Order: sequence, then C-alpha cells, then structure tokens
Amino acid sequence: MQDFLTRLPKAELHLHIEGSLEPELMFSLAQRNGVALPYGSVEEVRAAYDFDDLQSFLNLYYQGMAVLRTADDFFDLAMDYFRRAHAEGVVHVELSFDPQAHLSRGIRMDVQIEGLTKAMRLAERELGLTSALIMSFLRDRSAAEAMGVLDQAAPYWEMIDAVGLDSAELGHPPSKFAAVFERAKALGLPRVAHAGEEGPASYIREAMEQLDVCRIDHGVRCLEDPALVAELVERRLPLTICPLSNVRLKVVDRLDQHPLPALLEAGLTLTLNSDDPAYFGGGMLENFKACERAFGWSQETFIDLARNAIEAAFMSEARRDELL
Ligand code: ES4
Ligand code: ZN
Repeated sequence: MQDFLTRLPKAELHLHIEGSLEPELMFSLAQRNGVALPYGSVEEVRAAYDFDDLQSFLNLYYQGMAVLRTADDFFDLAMDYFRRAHAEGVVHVELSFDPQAHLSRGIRMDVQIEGLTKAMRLAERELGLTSALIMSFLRDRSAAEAMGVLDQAAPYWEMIDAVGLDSAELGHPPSKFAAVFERAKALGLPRVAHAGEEGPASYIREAMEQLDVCRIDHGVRCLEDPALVAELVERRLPLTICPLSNVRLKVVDRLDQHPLPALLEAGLTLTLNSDDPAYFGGGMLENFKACERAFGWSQETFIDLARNAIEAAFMSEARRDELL
C-alpha cells in the first residue's frame, strides 16, 4: 500500500509554503541572515511543536518565518518543498503564501513573489512538477489592509492563480472580506477560503455566498448543517481536508475520530492535503498513509480522492488531461 500511495499521482491544493519550513532550513536561513532564534537545536524546535489549538500554532508559524528575508530564501523554501513533494509522488502543488506576514516585517512583495515563482519555474523544468500560486489574506487583520495588498500586487496579478483567506478564524467571518473578494472576482481571480476549521458551519455558507469561492479549505464542520452539506454535494464544491493538521491542532482528538468517513459517506468532493507539513508531522504521503491506517480505505478510495484534487486544481486543461 505504501508503494501504491507513493506512486499514485497526487495534487496538493492546500499548502502554506511558510508552513513547509523545516527546522533544518530554519537554522540555516537564520545563520545566513543573522537572525536570532529562540531555540538551541533542531530537536528543541520540534519539541516546541505541541499545539493546543490554531492560535498556539499560528504564534510559532509567524515566529518561524522571520528567517525568510531575501528572494533566495523564498526560493530555497519552495524548492526544498517541491523536491520533497516530488519524492512522495506529488505532481502538482498549489502553494499559498501570506504576503502580509512578510510585508509587516519589511519584506517587499516583489522579493516574496520573485523567489517563489523562480522555484515554481525550476520545479516544472527540473522535476516536471507543476504548481499554482495562491495569495492569502490574513483574516485577523483588517479588510482595508487586505484591499491594499490586493492593489499592491497589481504587477503580479498575472502570476497569481487565486486568492485565499487564512489565519485565526474565530471572530473573523468571511463576510468581513466580501468587498476584497468582490474586487478579486472583478479582476478575474478565482477564490478559496479557510472555513469551518475552528469556525462554525455558517462560515462555510458565508464563504460560498459572499466570497463566491470555488473550494473550501478544511470545511470539516459542515456536518453540523445538513442543508449546507446537501448544497456542497449538489454543487460538487471541493473541500481541502488536512488530516494530520486537524489532529495536531486538536480539531479532532485522534485521526480515527475524524469526520472523514462521514464526509465521504455524505458524497462530498474531498481532497487530502498537508496544510503545514513541517509543523504537523508530515507531507502528502504521511497524510495518505495516516488515513490508510486510521480508516483502512481501499486503493479505489485513494484513487477517487487523488482524482478529485486533479479535477479541482488550477491547471491547464492539457496538464489535467495528462494527469487524468
Ligand atoms: C493555517 Cl492550519 C491553518 N489555518 C489557518 N491559517 C493558517 N495559516 C497557516 N496554517
Ligand atoms: Zn490551511
């Protein structure tokens, strides 16, 4: 099964590239840039990754990315991830990045995008791995700031495949960003949003109705609203599920208690993703393997989930035909 899951061509639709920063690269970038770290060793970093909830993770996530300063740093971050993903049988990655988390530290947008897109081009040339770039807004900051970031990204609109919405969910409903997403839509940019991870099912509905998203990131709490589930099924709106993330952030106690089997049973269009692989105990393959251990799914189930991701991906029809 491990061989089968490795060879299965997998597309990853929910990956925060800053969350792919492994402690080893964190140390080497800290040294390269003269940034002080509050950790003495790689082991100490990993030991600190014991989270109670989303916010306790976000605190370390924003702290860790302080080592990213130059375009080369963003390039190395993404290229290291693409190499690991490729070795796990990942054929397409949709990486989201958080421009505000870097702009607020004085790292310009062009530095971020130049480094990331250079790695995306090299990964396609060298590994045959395609990718898409999702610019995410931090929902715990103001809508006005997000609007400013969207404007500031004008020179890069052509390089951006979609906009997203992430960070601390509770108290920051999708409706707060209706105007920002309306502008993104007017610009022709597809939209995705985290909803129903820690927040209620009503946030999923808001993301659909007020942000007009084409996918929901997480969405695991949709089961609390049967009418919403029926609508998600009817519209075949994909959910990007992140199994190990949900365990590590205590959305569920253990993977065998995850609603994944119920979500599948409901007929929802699901995909499996790693979210923040450096923080949550593994990449795509580990997530697939953990599901096999917890749920004992057949090869057919994994084939269906992998196909859902390819069908829901931002990729050319030629690339989709090649992968399906
Ligand atoms: C995130 Cl797991 C998760 N949820 C919301 N925002 C995030 N940013 C990075 N990882
Ligand atoms: Zn996420």
